[in-house]
Amino acid sequence: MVFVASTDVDHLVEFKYRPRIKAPNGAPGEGSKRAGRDGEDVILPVPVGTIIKDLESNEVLCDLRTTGERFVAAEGGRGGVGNAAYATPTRRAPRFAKPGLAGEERTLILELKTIADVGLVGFPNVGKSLLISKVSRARPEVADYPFTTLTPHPGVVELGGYRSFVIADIPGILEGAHKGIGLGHQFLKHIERTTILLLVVDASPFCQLPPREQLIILGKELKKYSLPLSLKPRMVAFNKTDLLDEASREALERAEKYCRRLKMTSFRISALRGDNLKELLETLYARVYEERHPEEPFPL
Ligand SMILES: Nc1nc2c(ncn2[C@@H]2O[C@H](COP(=O)(O)OP(=O)(O)O)[C@@H](O)[C@H]2O)c(=O)[nH]1
Ligand SMILES: [Mg+2]
Repeated sequence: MVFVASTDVDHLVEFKYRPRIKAPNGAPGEGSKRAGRDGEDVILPVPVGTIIKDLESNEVLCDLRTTGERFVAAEGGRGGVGNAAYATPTRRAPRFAKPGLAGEERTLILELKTIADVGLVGFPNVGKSLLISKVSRARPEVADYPFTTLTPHPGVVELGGYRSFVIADIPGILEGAHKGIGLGHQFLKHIERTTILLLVVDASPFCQLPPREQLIILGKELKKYSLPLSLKPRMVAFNKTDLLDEASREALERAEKYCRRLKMTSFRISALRGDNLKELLETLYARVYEERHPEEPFPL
């Protein structure tokens, strides 16, 4: 039974529907001293980032971080030895043989490591990095040009009273859109590993795309990709509201109406001035809490 990290799978849902997996048996030996066929390996592809633990000891057996990495979870049993092997000149056909042994059996826990509770998604330059650096100790580079690294920058948001969650700036969306590239694969793998998406939108008059159009394009890009991704809970942060003028305020109101129609909670914030960040974080935390404890109501 071999687990292999693969970029072709994004989640572990298959294992939920197929909790018991058995490798096929080998075949018994045959006449004319022929050995039976060996049992075949079962190859189980899992997403990169899957951790495999032993159910009983809770010990981490492996952390499949790179594509193609393998973990042999259970060995097949040794085959038996036929009576021909025990033949002697005086006993040509012994009436005994050594039976094959059963293969290993074990119960494992598969976990897909998330990089963050909240993943920030937005066009370049909308203020994702500045927001992260304002609400956590992470210090991603803040730049007034579209920054193009594809590494997420997770930061811990502390709200006091042991309440905290991880937020990650995930650059990459539409960075190559002008070249018709759309979402990078790397980027998608990162947001797969977050629980909630915060769509960050530039509401300032200096942004070429009005906020509602930014949301529509982000929504389309996310939908193009996959079902699990399009089902993730979303919230919206309209950023740079310190720069609003009359026209951009109206455009923002249209975008807010669009959010209400899609039942997405939205906030007007300024990462630069710190406006409304507390309210945004508290609401995000409440949503993260719900995701972590789906069966309990959020304590008010
Ligand atoms: N006026 C104003 N500028 C902001 C605000 N948030 C970010 N910026 C500026 O927008 C630029 C891009 O910010 P950055 O965080 O690097 O954007 P990212 O590409 O989304 O990570 C920087 O020059 C920031 O200082 C804001 O709330 N108000
Ligand atoms: Mg950035």
